[in-house]
Amino acid sequence: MRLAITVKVFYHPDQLLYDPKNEMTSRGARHYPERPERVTRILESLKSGGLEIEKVQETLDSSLLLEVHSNEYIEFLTSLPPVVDEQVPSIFNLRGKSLDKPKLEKLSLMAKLGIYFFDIGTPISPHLYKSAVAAASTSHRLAVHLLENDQGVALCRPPGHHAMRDMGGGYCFLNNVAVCAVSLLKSVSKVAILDLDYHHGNGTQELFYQRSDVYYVSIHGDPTHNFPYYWGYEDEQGQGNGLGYTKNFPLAKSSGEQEYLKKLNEALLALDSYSPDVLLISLGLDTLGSDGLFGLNLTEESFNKMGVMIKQFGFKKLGVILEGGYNLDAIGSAFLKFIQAFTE
Ligand code: Q9C
Ligand code: ZN
Repeated sequence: MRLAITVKVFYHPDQLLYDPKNEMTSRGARHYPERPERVTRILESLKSGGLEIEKVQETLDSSLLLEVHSNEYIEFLTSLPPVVDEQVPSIFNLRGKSLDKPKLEKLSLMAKLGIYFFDIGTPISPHLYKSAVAAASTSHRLAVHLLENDQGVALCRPPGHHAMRDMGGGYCFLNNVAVCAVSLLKSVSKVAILDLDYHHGNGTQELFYQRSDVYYVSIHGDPTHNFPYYWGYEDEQGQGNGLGYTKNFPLAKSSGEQEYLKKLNEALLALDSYSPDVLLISLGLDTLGSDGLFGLNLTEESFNKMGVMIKQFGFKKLGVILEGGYNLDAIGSAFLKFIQAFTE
């Protein structure tokens, strides 16, 4: 008899507390799409697929957050009152970070928002920090799990791949996949990150841009016409010790499954020759044609094909971390189909 290969799924209940009403866009406000239901819908689907779910109890050590983010950014997030009016910046600090500490400390909340965010689409709102830390704790829990197990899933939300060392943006505050990688690197020597969200993970790229112990590879909508616009081009390949350890595959918006799988195969060949101890996948479901907000022409079935292709490469260990994906009626099924490729 063949034993079923199971995949454990982690999430922290506090991730559901942050629940802003509006996203400010260039054309005005709309309903905030990065909803708590994203996690509950995927959970229901994975549960119905027979996967084992574990509620994360513990909170990660703040020292781990400080390996990923700057002191002053974490201090800013910690200083937010748990219940605060929902708001976004109206001006950005293009003067640079040259304000001295006494001036910085006296700044109003509005002024600080323009220092610690790079877009107007990522609101502060009640329980933001609690939820962001819960998501980072889920991702850290996955790292601990992967030391003893071959595969696992962290259903993190708010997402993380746009979060930079000292700025939030793109619905992200703390970089969950980076927390997982940094935590793993205390025990292993090479981690690779494959970012499959519709958007380029500018935060993750920045955090590891000068390092060779984390190989960052991303397939995403061409930044010429897509958020985050200023990052994600093919000529971004790392710097210093990290030169050659960042690889970007921008795709035209009209791309469908065939183009996508072709790039995925190229990406996997590159990752395979790096031979990582662990492969982490930043999985966004916003490449679905049905996403509603973003999307390439991928179907829920495409996610199974992606999973099968990844599995065939036989990486030693695999962790999957949730990033974007906004169609509540499609993300559960697409996520499950992806994971089923690893359980069959
Ligand atoms: N009018 C993730 O999927 N806003 N973030 C775009 C377009 C930012 C998406 C506004 C989209 C960020 C994790
Ligand atoms: Zn995205």
